[in-house]
Amino acid sequence: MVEAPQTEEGWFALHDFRSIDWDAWRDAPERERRRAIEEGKSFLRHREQVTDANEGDSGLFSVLGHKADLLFVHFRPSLDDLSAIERRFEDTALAAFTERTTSYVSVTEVSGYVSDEYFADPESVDEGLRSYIEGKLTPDIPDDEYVCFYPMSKRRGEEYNWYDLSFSDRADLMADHGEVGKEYAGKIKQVIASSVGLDDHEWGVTLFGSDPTDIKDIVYEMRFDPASSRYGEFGDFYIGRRFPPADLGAFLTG
Ligand code: 76R
Repeated sequence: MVEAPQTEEGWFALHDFRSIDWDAWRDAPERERRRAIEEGKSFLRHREQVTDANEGDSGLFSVLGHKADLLFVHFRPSLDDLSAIERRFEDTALAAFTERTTSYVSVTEVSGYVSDEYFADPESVDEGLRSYIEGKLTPDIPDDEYVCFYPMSKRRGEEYNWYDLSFSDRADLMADHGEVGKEYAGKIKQVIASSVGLDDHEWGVTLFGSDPTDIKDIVYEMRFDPASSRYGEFGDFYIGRRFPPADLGAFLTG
């Protein structure tokens, strides 16, 4: 029987993309707009505060280009938590001025490629590796200004089919991929979350960095690495800038 690599799952992720209905916003009475800003800020402040409780993390980003205006990123222990957040947002006066352009649901994952020993016996690996793995499963949203999100899958073509490769071939390819990634240590933080059975592609990739050129460079460099050049298939790309909830009014009123 073919065996899929072992995986361990952590927090679930919701990437919630919204566009602002600018016409409705401009036409709305001043007090409606003020209420939307206040309720939007309060929603975001409460979502961001969970970080202290170690129950997840949330962040707000403004999205460049036509695909969306805002991106809410939420990491939470369960899908129920994410569902509650979606409903809570709909209760705010801000929601009436937004439309959802797209969204993405996934779950953070560490797979057997990261460490065989960990899956054989999590206690057997050293503290450093264990906390590295835990960090991947319960990610923080870093303070870096820029975020990039895109969904991707591994190719299942006639010539190149990722899922037909042996574990050791896949592990070698992922090790080389990891080597490319390590060159960006300190510049890029990535959250790789599986969306198999949850959304349209196989993973959601979220990259954080303080220089947008580093984001462009890592994606570009990986395009030449076989794990991506032969086996990567990509969805739409989004680029955004972090901003604190307190700046929501400034963002909306320009
Ligand atoms: O976790 C580890 O360090 C082990 C090596 C590693 C694995 C197993 C690793 C390292 N990744 C792994 C798994 Mn990754 N990663 C991506 C993308 O745009 C593209 O071409 C690809 C999008 C980026 C930018 C990135 C960054 N990685 C995966 C998987 C799951 C594969 C599977 O299970 O079949 C995907 C889809 C994926 C995609 N990766 C790294 C990085 C970086 C920066 C690293 C270096 C390690 C680190 O800094 O944590």
